[in-house]
Amino acid sequence: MRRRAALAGALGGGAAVLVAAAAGLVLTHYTAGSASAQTPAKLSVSGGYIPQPLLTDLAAAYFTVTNSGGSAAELTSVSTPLAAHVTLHTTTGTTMEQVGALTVPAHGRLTLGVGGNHLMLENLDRKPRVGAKVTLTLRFTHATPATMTVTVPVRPTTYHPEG
Ligand SMILES: [Cu+2]
Repeated sequence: MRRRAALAGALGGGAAVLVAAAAGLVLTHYTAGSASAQTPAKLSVSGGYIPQPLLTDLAAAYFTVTNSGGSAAELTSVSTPLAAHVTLHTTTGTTMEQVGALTVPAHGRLTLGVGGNHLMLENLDRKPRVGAKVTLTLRFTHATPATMTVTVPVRPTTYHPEG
């Protein structure tokens, strides 16, 4: 009995040293990373759709990216089997402009919608019908995961989401 207690004590002492060493490592790591103490971007995509294109080779795509994390992320590119070429656009008044990235603010959202930010899908390989599903692969910087794949429906050309 006494022998076992002594052994346990010896092991316990060893474990305490290990814990202290580990705590030192954690502390060092924390200090090194404390310059950017915000939580990373955490993204989800909702409400996506593509209005049925009236032109054969051009379509828009809309969705909302919500960021529940404490760091901003950037949507930098999108690809889809539907179109050979996808670009990011902003709209100011009646003028749209291609941009290299769209920001998803920390604890905020990036909204793509009619009359505002949108994706432009060019050189469609087919004319999608209402009810068809289209896969979009979104690539982000400063986000984990950096790539998200969503499937969005094709809606009637005049469709407007509620809210
Ligand atoms: Cu556009």
